[in-house]
Amino acid sequence: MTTLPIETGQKERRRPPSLGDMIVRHLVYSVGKDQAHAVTRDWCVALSLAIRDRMVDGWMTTTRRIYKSGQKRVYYLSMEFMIGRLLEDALSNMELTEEARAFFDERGLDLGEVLTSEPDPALGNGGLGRLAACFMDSMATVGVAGIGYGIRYEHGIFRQSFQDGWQLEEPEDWLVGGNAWEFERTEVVHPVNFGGYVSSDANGKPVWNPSERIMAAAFDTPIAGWKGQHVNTLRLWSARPAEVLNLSQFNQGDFVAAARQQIVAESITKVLYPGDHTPEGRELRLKQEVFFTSASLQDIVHRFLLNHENLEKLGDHVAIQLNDTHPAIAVPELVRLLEDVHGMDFRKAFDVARACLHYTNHTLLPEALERWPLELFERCLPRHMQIIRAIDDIATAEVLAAGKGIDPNVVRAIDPHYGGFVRMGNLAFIGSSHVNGVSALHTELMKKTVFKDLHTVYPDRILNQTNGITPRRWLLECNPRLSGLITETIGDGWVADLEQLKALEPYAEDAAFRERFRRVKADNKERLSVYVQEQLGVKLDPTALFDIQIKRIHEYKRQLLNILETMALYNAMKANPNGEWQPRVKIFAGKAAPSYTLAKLIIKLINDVADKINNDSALGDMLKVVFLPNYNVSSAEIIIPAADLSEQISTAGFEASGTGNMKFALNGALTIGTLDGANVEILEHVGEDNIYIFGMEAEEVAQLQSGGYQPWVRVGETPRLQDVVTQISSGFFSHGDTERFAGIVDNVLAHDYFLVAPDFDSYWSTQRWIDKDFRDQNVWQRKAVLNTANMGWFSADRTIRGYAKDIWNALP
Ligand code: 26Q
Repeated sequence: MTTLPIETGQKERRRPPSLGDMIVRHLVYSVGKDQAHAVTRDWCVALSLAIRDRMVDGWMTTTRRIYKSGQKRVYYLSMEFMIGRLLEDALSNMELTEEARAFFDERGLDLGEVLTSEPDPALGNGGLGRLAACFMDSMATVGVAGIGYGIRYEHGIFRQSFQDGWQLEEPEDWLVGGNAWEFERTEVVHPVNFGGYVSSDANGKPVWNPSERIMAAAFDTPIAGWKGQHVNTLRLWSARPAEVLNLSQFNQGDFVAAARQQIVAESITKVLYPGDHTPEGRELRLKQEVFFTSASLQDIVHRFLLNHENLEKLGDHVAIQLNDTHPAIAVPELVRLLEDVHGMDFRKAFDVARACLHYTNHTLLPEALERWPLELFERCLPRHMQIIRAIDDIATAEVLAAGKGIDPNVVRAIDPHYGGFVRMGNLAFIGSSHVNGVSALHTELMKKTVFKDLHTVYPDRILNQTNGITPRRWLLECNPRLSGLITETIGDGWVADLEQLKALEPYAEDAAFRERFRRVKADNKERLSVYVQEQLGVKLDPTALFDIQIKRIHEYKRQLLNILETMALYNAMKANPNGEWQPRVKIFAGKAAPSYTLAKLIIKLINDVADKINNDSALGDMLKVVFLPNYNVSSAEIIIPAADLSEQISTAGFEASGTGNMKFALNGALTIGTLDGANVEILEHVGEDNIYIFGMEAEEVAQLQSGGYQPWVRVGETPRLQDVVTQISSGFFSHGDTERFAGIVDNVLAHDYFLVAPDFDSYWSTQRWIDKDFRDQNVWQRKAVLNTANMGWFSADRTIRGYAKDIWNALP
């Protein structure tokens, strides 16, 4: 932790130092550089430390206020926090941006460069992790007493690059060079145990004798809300060995054995698991889940006991939100802490745990629902296994008491089939007082599909909380031009009350305003074009329609549909070079899980198609395709403000919500999308004239997927698609290599589980309709303004108030 050098003069001590003074002092005394020798990154660290100092006062007052008022505490447990760079966010929320800019201007330095020299902590895979980060910002803004708990991964998600168009994964190193934001809490350390066996004491009470112990060490990052009034904490756990060094082994010369413990322990928080659909490295992943969940629960219980006699009323004062099933071990672990450590009887312990816990589901994909083999669970967590069995007995009794004719075996957490599994979704559901989906459609589908039986038994448990995004990062900071125009037009109240954007609606009819709105977009497209040129050496025409799909690469998200349509468009342009084509730039970005072969092949296909099209000089600037490497929060902040068109084209019923869709529409992009996830609600808010909806609906999808669909027949009936598939097979996009994309061709013709072929024609014609609308910028900008004006409801502040009211009972 950093302290400022103490000034001796009395006067000096009373006057609070200016931000500039604080930056310079940190540069000298914390970074150890003088101004003449400081490099950009040194300035970044000095500025971060100065801002962090400013946050600390608010942090302590917030903590004292919450402590005094007894305000209900909310704990958000998440395996992922995709926080992105923190400095710009902190400056902006603390309203210190202009002061910092002036300081650097005076020295001939550029604040923007200082900000981008901060590494981007990418401690997540995608939407779920970014949602957790948006929630941290909104909890602090709304005034919820929230603590985020997660893992301080040494390496976040891999850095993506391309080699000959193929994805390469390299380790990412965000902690090299230190992390200016965090405070290591050396006094906060909790043991987490694994393995061993369970015996019983003299009274017949179970006693767990674990065989392995790993320590969880706390690192705190302050999170200031808008205007810095309320400052919450993100506490991330780092693994440490229980014994620092085996000195006797070391002294006997066995250095490797002596260090072994440390390596094994630290491996727990080494890397984020990049797979967001395939289960890999199973045992380590399970241990990560247990590690951070147990440490967080011990911390919560410890804090509660600082000012309560016992734990009986825990549920009145504490709400714990489980971000998907990754922390679902919280159910038996909290019961274990209450029963084994704090002497509560089992039934009471379960009731107290259930009163505290709430579970958010983020996926209906069967392969993404966590299931752990009983053998593994039993070996790592023998005591938890006993508790889960006892919880299952409660569930069985409740199923029977409900009298709805449901078989208890489909509800219980333990699935005895195929050698036995623990179904984490069932466990989380049984052990929670609320279970929520993340969009209206997703929540309805939860009730009808994965949780149908549980919903029948517990009909009041499932509720919806449609996702949202923080307008601070996703409009105010990433799009200064647009936020400037908005503030000039309607004032700055929208930053903390996004529904005020509605006041922009009349301006959609104002030609002068539309022109200013268009110029903002044009400037942002210039900025993105510069970035693309730097990254890929491809020159873009900023007046072309920027059509953007950025998200994890997954079959259900259908990047394949997009690139197949791009190829068909290319063919059509080639066939009619003098046609009145709307120039387009197709922009892709996103990472594929390293073990997801087909997703990686789709990346290669997009890169090969880009190569072919971008080098076809006959086409000029009519069509360009780019795949930007290493998509992350920082690149999203450049890409999203520059979009004309946002691609949200998942197979209906598969995208739980989406949040990228909200970021684009808020920044004035129009959406081409299916009736999936939150697209449905975006349609309701922006109106059907201002969004391009195409394709099958979730019910039709389910019906087609349930049998009888013959993709090869469908492709044959879709000539543009048939041509493209034939071209791919013939090596047209792969320098004559007819084998390279066989996996994709086979997928489209023989399987097509995500129904690219049936949606192709409707996607194509919607795109042509978009071409036409874009040509009339009066029409287009009107729709664009109406998107921004009507997206206020999608603020994460609204979402957080919803959770606080309906789930946590913690409205500030
Ligand atoms: C599970 C087991 C083993 C290894 C990895 C995982 C794993 C990791 C990450 C499973 C799922 C995830 C991430 C899921 C995710 O990001 N879901 C997205 O959540 C968003 C926020 O609610 C939604 O908007 C998206 O629709 C949803 O796909």
